[in-house]
Amino acid sequence: MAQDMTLLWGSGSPPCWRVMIALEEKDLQGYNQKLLSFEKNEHKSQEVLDLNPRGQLPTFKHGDIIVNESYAACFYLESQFKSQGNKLIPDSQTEQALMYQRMFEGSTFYDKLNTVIYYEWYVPEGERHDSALTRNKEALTTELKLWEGYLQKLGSNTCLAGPTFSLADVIVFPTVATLFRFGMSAERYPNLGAYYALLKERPSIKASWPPHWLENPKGQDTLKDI
Ligand SMILES: N[C@@H](CCC(=O)N[C@@H](CS)C(=O)NCC(=O)O)C(=O)O
Repeated sequence: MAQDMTLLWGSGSPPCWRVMIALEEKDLQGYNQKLLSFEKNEHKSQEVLDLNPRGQLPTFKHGDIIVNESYAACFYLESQFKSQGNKLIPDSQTEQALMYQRMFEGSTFYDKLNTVIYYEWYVPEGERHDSALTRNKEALTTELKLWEGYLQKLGSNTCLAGPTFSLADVIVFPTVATLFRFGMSAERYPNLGAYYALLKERPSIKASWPPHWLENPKGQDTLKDI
């Protein structure tokens, strides 16, 4: 089944990782895949642009159907392979509502992270200001406190929408893993630390772990003081 699927992806990209986790969870191993390099600008290659005019990764194709946005691809996979692999949308009304809520808050969370760790990538040299980066860091800290509180409220050993792994985790876990990769302290954020420790051992997540993180397990310390 998965042989008619193709994923063009980049290592360490949270949106790409989301789709890879969803594919694993739905037992869709064996899809065609191509690891592209952002450094070499391969996400702007004709091969990508033909499928994704934004020139972004992930770029995902199933048969003749193209679904590039990571949220869309995750919803699509869950909907098309509902009874295959793990169910990613809980039936419980409360958990389902929380899953949707956290998934979409996950987009804000990811954006706030990017404004700090990729500040220099996004902002041209002449337009950078220490005060702007400080403000971005403060916004990220405020955001982190929210997620600490969400997890604290759910209790220990929990996923983001309750006891079962759901699309909320598929979407948000790669952001959390990136925070730790960039040096965030698990002592300062113990609930996020426990969540990370719990899910990093999950088979779908281990199987899709960014290869360059495996090659070089030591990350950066950009977020050590956050
Ligand atoms: N909204 C898209 C975002 C995809 C995205 O921003 N991908 C990044 C890599 S993490 C990318 O390709 N950036 C290159 C660019 O935008 O030119 C999704 O969720 O799939």
